[in-house]
Amino acid sequence: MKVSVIIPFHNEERYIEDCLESLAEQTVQDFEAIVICDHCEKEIVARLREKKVTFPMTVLELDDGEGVAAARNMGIRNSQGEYLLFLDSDDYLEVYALESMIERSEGQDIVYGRRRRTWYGRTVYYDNGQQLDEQNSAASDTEDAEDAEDSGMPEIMENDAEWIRVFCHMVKSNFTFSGLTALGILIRREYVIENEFFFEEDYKYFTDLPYVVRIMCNTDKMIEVRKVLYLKRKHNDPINMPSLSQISDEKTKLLEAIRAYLDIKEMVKPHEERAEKAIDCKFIKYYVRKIAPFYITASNEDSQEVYKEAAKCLPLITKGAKKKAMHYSRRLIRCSMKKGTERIAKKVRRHSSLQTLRRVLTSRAACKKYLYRKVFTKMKLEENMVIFESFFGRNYSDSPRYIFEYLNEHYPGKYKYIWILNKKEKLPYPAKRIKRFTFRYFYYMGKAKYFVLNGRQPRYFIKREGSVFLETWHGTPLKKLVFDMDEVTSAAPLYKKHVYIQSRSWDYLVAPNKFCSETFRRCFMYDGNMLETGYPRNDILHLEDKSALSAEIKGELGIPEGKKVILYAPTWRDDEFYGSGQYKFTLKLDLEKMQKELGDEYVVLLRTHYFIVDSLDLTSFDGFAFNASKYDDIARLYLISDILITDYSSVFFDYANLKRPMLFFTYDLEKYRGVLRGFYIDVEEELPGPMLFTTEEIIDAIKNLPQIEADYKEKYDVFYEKYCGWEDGNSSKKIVEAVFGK
Ligand code: C2G
Repeated sequence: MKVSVIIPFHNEERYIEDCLESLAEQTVQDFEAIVICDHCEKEIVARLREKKVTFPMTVLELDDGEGVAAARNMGIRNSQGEYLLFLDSDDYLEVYALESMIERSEGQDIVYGRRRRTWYGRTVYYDNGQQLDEQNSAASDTEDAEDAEDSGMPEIMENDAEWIRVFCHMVKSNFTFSGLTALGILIRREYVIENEFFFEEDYKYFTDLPYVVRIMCNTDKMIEVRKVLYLKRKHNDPINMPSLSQISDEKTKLLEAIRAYLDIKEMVKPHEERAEKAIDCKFIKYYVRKIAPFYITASNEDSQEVYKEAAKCLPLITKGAKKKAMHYSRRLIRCSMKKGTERIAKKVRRHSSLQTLRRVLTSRAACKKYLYRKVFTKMKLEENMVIFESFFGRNYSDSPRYIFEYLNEHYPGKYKYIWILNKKEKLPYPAKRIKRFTFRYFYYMGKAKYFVLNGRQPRYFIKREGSVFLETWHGTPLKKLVFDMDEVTSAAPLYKKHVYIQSRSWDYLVAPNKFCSETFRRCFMYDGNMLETGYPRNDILHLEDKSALSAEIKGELGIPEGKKVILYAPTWRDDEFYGSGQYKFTLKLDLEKMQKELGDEYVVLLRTHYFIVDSLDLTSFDGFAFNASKYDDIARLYLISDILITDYSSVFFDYANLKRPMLFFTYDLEKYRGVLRGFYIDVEEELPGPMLFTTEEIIDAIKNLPQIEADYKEKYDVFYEKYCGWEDGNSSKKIVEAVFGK
């Protein structure tokens, strides 16, 4: 047996799948896996034992102690392989990892492979995850990351001994002190056993640090494979499933880091001077970023405890490392060696204020946020001021629009209205129109009492006491949302945490139907007021007489009289983007064919999602295809449409209010459902219209509409009952009475 792969495991079944799969696909299969269950639930252990794998796998239960150190030690004791490799159950290997390391292992005690951090599981990682990681600047966490503070790292020469080269590379390339781990390194088992290299079990967070330094400093038989072999997965749900590094247990972490530093200083000292300097550089960075700032927020008792321990480290930092440190770091260390926690905290505070001041003076954006935080949110709350925003200021639309109109009609003169709107637009009632992120925007966001938004507020938003936040959201979701998502590819990797924090500010959340009410509670982890009222944006779909309004809208758009209207309103694709919030769209409908086959009877209204920046060129379809992408409110487009074509967009839940026919142009169904998102409903079962994959099928369906309507009648009724049952044209009224009526 060449390698024993040692995998500590603690209940996270979702992650271990990828880990084991990556082993099953190794190009060299001469290994055993030892999974050590660290106080797992019995059923989970049983499921793991029953799991069919193609390689030898032993599942053990940790019998002595707890935590990753104890689990790995148990793994070492039960291993058979010539080499050991530590793999965490939430991580995975490149398929050629073992082969690459084994190839170079002859005569070595240690073969060091590079690691890369990723936010994604294997499927997404190998699809577009690497690109997303780069976009999310996870790149700054990869092994090649470096920042200004690392400039003091010792130089490595090409003809240096391999061990010092590898050691310094390892220290330098890990962004944080805690990033120095024993993961993904092939270690000769006899070397470990003879020297009794076991993990120290009384460390909870930092056991890897002394371990990896110890094994590296006791041999010069070490070689590096200069490619990424190990994928370290960052957890996208720090609220429910934090990784060790995401747990906030600051004091313990700091004390452990200090202890680890004192331990490893002993190990590296008799070795190369440069190894010591490398460690010191990392520690300085850790001290400046983590330890000293702790004194600002911690209790006096905790500060003193950490201070006492940190004081043992500071005199040990080598002159060379200090000399190379940044100016502020040097001064902070000097101050810390002479002064107490209060003075250190003062210095950190002053430094941070200076940095803020610098930012405020050099960046308008920073200046506005500063004023918002320090001035506008401290002013008297404007009791009768209401702010509205729809789709991040892109248009005058959606539920905020209808709540605004209802308020104006029924409470004239009672409130002052502010509309966040990026385009110039004449509003039907008096309101101040302000652009997003201007000075005026921050001013009103700071002072207003009421907020009516259909999306998320900025992350720096401060919920003031006495203010009222009405979140309408913007659709019944088909695509999984927030805490129901496994992978987050369509937003920032920490989307779940961000939404969690943002939704704590919501006083009211609107649910258009029971399904949403239940889903929103779960997917936002929301336990505030749920307004089970239906959507204000759909009120106009329940007008008794729609003809006058329809004629007005058709007039606005220049739709020829006597033509029926097909509305095509697709959603956006997570993986087709130019940059953050800037999505591409490729029209897959063949308009030429449609015009030829349907042009006598129909016109087509194309409506792209608000994230799409590509604009459609419809010049050659004059009189047949109309671009309504910039039109404010899609509900008005529903009203004039005879047929809706959509895909995975929430628009169909709303359109169903009209009980008109719907077709689903789902040409990329498998990718969208399987890789990009994941759906809440069984589309094959529930959709109230056919899923179609080509323009020809769409044309056929439109020509045979009565048949399709008859075929889907039953499904449509069930669908209507489930998703539109609460909508009766009075949602705005019910919401206004609940929120403003008090
Ligand atoms: N929309 C639109 N035009 C489109 C697509 C959508 O005007 N071509 C509007 C509709 O009001 C729709 C809303 O944007 O209900 C949300 O669009 P989705 O396609 O469902 O996508 P997304 O913005 O990701 O929202 O709970 C809803 C989910 O959050 C999905």
